Amino acid sequence: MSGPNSTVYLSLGGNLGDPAKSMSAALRMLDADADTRVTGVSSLYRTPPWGKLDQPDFLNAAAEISTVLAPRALLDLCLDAERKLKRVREERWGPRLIDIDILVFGDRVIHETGLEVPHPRMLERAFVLAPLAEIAPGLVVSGRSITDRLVAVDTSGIERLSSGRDWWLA
Ligand code: A4P
Ligand code: MG
Repeated sequence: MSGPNSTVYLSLGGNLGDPAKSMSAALRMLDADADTRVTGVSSLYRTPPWGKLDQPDFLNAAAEISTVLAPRALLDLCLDAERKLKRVREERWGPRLIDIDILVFGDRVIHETGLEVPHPRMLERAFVLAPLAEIAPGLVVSGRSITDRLVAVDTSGIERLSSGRDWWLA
């Protein structure tokens, strides 16, 4: 399938098994798809659990990709990657091997069953905004930049690891 190229931002995270390895494998799967290129990846961040508090810390990262896929097809590719990495989808906000969320898809606004873009909870989540601000500080979502959004949330306990931005390459 081909259409115009869109710049898309993804959030990746996990807190079971080896999350860095799972996220790295997921990014390499996306990059290996003929219709999708990974064009930027943030450092790894260690983040306190959000939502459900009695679970291990997460590792989180953000990625920029360029794709000719339609939003739904990209979501399917991300869900395929999660499935291949044997994500266990049990409780909402609970522990997981890998979670991939589509944050922003070009300037598209989508409200469909199973696909909401921009991601409805991204602006209140420091674990999403901190890595995203590293690779796309000036990106504007709902009228304000990611940098502006980041200063409005509680970033306590979030630690940027010294992974650099090439941690996902084999
Ligand atoms: N879906 C709808 N819109 C999207 C989108 N923009 N991107 C649908 C991806 N998926 C989207 O996803 C369930 C379904 O949402 C997908 O099959 C897709 O059809 P999900 O990730 O299980 O749940 P959710 O409804 O997306 O919930 P949400 O708000 O993303 O919460 P999660 O993923 O359950 O929260 N704390 C830290 N520090 N770091 C984390 O990474 N993650 C979670 C997981 C909780 N606490 C965390 C972290
Ligand atoms: Mg999610």
